[in-house]
Amino acid sequence: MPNTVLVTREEPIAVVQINRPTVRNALNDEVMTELVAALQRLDDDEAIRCLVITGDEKAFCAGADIKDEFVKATAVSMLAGDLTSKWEAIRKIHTPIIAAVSGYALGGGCELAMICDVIVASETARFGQPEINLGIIPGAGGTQRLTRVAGKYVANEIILTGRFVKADEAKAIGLVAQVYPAASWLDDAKALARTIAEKPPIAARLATEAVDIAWSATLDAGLEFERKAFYLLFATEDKKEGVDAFVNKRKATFKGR
Ligand code: DAK
Repeated sequence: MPNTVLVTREEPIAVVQINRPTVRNALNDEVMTELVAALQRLDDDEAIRCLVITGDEKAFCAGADIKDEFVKATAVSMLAGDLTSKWEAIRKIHTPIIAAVSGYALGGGCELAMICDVIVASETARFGQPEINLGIIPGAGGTQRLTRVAGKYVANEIILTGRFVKADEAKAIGLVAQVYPAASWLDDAKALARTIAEKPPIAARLATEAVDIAWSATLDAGLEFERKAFYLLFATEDKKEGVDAFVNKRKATFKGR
């Protein structure tokens, strides 16, 4: 494998780093293949309870590789290539994923961040959907997810101008949960991951699934899912542990059972 994705295990968390710094971590087929393989491996690993996807200081990811892939791509080759299956595979990861963004998160990079469960950013972060400058539009969910986050009028302005959104504005529009200092952004993101990793994994999984359903279903369907998931959690050992720890004034230890 070409090592375009690096994995660092720091149990109970793991950091998955896109590693093509010379092209601002642009996505090509190798990156997507390695990214999906790494995430699926970690998702199957009970010792890992929260994942961090990141790039480097300059770029989280500058989107699809324009020079490698877009120059030769045709409508027919892309249709036949089934590009979306790898993106769908990332969407199906159960372990909570934090996107830790420093520098550019553009095009498919911004879309990759938006597939994650939480986005946090260094104050240096710049988000954008600049596809319009290439004569195309976002193709991995940008028009849909950014609109659900920011609303029609803000999403259109960002997508039609292709401008870069700074970290503070990204926080103001609800794209980013926390903005961290440039000196500590990755450590801060990992600390958040460790906090999430201490929580009961089955509850965490069902919480993120329920939140995702709020994007795609009616309120009634979402409430129905939430209610059933809530009842299901009463069958877990972790619910007994959490309630017992509260009653006995001690710290809970969750096992994912
Ligand atoms: N692809 C290829 N190379 C890239 C790149 C990219 N996206 N971004 C940067 N690079 C390369 C540059 O060409 C340059 O290479 P050399 O000249 O050194 O050989 C090197 O990285 C450093 O870039 P710069 O010299 O430009 O560095 P700066 O720091 O000045 O600027 C920048 C960084 C990220 C602002 C700038 O490079 C830039 O604007 N890059 C393009 C960003 C962009 O337009 N992204 C959107 C691409 S379209 C889908 C899945 C995915 C997608 C669509 C559909 N399906 C599942 C259907 C995604 C589409 C996209 O992302």
